[in-house]
Amino acid sequence: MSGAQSTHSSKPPRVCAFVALGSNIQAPVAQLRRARRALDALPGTRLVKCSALYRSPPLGRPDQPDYVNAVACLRTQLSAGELLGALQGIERAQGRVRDGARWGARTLDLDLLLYGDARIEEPHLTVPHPRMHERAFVLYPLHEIAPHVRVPGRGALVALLERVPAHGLRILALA
Ligand code: ROI
Repeated sequence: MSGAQSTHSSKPPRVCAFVALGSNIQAPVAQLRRARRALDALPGTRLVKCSALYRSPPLGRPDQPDYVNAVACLRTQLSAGELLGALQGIERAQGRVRDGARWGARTLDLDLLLYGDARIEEPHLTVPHPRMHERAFVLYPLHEIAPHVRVPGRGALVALLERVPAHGLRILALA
């Protein structure tokens, strides 16, 4: 458990959470814009900020289109587990089928990056996201909206950025 929330309060505290958005098929820009609206409409949740939309070359299988990526900052009263379930609900509503293909194209991917300063190790939920520190398409948009954030267990975002080149990442549209 994170310590970021109380189990006894009738109104849980709002936690700042960061979510990575990605899409590379079926009109990716529209997918991300729709996902942003859906995040803002989640119960007990407000979209505080969203980065620009970035185009990025695919990590993983090279035989797929470039991705559109962004990072959003939410204030939420949902627990980390509830938020994860809500993100998966948005992915499903936008046509995502989890077929076990790990490195291939996707209509919408919503990854929970950070949940306050929590470190969570559960069978279906690891926070901070276990690969965020090595992904330019996560670190640069995150830096745009939260330059001073720290990644629990890994240190300051700015120090992580120094180790990850921007590699073909470019701004496609402003938020
Ligand atoms: N590559 C990029 N550039 N952006 C993504 O969001 C992304 N998501 C994925 C994999 C297949 C790892 N590659 C990606 O899940």
